[in-house]
Amino acid sequence: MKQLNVGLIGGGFMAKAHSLAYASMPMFFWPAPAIPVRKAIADINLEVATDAKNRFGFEKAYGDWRELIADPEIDIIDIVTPNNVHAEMAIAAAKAGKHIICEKPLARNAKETKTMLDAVEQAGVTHMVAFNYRRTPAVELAKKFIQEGRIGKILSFRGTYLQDWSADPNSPLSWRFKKDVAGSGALGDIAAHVIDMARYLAGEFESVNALVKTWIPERPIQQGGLDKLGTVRSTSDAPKGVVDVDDEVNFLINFESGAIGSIESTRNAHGRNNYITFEIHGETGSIFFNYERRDELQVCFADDPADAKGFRTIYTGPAHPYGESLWPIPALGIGYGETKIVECCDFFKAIVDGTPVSPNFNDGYQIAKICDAILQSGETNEWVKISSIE
Ligand code: NAI
Ligand code: SOE
Repeated sequence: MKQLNVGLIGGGFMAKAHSLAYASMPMFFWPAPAIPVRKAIADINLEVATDAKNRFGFEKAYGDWRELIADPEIDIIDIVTPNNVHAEMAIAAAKAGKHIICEKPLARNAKETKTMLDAVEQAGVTHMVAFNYRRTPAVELAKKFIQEGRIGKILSFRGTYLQDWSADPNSPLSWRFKKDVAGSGALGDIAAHVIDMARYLAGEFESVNALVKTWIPERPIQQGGLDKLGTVRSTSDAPKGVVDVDDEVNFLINFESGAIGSIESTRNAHGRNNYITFEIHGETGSIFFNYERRDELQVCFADDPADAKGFRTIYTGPAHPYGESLWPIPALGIGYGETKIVECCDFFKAIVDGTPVSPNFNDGYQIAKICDAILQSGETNEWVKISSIE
């Protein structure tokens, strides 16, 4: 069976998630499109790279990502570093003829993201952006129902992505709160996932009108390079630095289809952990999804008998998208890991078949334009057309 050698850049949270997917993808999807070989891992900190090599099962470790890209054994570059270095790495990888999967957001703004799109298109390599939540089977089932016309023409999309790991002002100033590294705050970090789902399920955005707030303007400076996502708190007398990104974004959407929508997102919502939801109303039915109950999809169809009408819960399993390859009984439990395994399989399939995969760098660019439009609208208090963003 064909093998593809993976070179992973970054040794933190996402290194774990992606390595797990490379190790287990063929156990779920068999025959696998190709076997992932965890060939080499790089981190700016060689100690982190070496530790990650041993922990995540790679053969080699590099302290400089350029050496990893120059390694002739590597077929695929997987970028799981903070956002400010994605572009430089992806462009170098494309020039070296490597296939690329890059974490979201692709880069810090639309202009920077476009340079990545141009590079992969010019090189003719396979490219994917890691918006993995749309690969939850229940989300794919929602897509199937929409494509089959089960809820008719979509009228509205209401989405949320709420977390609370940064609600404490003593949660440290990691790279996720710095514009020069992250590009934006809750917007690019988490709202972008729901924007991806909204485009996937309800279509292209025409314009947005946004409220953008920074609630906690300074935070204690973080020790060490890894973002511990609020699990390590500082004391209130620790030296502080400025937060120059958004803490919360709420925005209205006009879709190109004429549908309307709204999305709310913050990492400061006490009591909400990974609260990714959407409710879609169509002319002949409604669909509701909540990632915190990700085995479930709630649906209501207009032609349900009047005495039984209301939302009902479908538990995803073998009858549903990806179901035959995952677990044999509905509700055994889909986890975050499974979304990454499915993502990995679809990426490998695209490389082997030479076909495009979605979401790719063009999707990443469209989402970056939407994010830029949201920030612009937050400043001007006006509707901003996505087509006005370069
Ligand atoms: P992290 O802070 O846990 O790890 C980042 C790693 O990158 C660190 O080990 C750091 O030393 C390394 N690094 C930084 N600059 C580097 C450079 N120039 N060269 C090589 N290594 C470098 O970050 P995390 O949470 O893993 O996030 C990485 C990316 O993944 C981000 O773009 C983030 O938005 C995305 N992400 C996506 C998730 C998803 O659900 N799809 C979940 C979490 C993160
Ligand atoms: C932190 O908000 C974070 O790790 C995001 O960066 C991811 O994209 C999200 O899926 C989980 O939370």
